[in-house]
Amino acid sequence: MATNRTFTMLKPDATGAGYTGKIIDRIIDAGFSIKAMKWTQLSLAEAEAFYAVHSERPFFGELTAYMSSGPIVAAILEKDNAVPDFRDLIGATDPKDAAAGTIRAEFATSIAANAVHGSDSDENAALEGAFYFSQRELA
Ligand code: 3AN
Repeated sequence: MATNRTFTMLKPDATGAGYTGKIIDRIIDAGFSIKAMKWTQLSLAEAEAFYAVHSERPFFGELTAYMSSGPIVAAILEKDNAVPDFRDLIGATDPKDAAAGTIRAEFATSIAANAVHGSDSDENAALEGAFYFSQRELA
């Protein structure tokens, strides 16, 4: 069952620009069902914990400051082949490289403010989902 789930965040650029509803529509239209969802904001310490895997990357400070700068929407999504299909739906990390029709091509403004996060593996989808949601919410 876990292999049919992925985790996403709509990032502060997307929530701030009023794209939340449009992006959720795109996700549902692509065949994903929402198993859990919340509107919340990360503290800097929470963003550093969530992105700990990137702590050695040169953009870590920029990334964590940005991700704690405004509201985000966290969600657990379900669909066959969820992780790769969602990565296809959102497009490349840098919106300049994102294919036409992808969420990042349409809504992202830069490599940092790239509208939406999608887990890169089943294992990370489970870990990232558990960061935001209780066992009861994940059931
Ligand atoms: P993805 O989210 O597409 O898997 P990763 O895992 O390479 O991309 O990067 C994690 C996040 O870090 C990205 N979503 C993006 O917001 C941010 N990021 C990646 N590269 C850069 C960069 N060069 N400058 C600023 N932020 C970056």
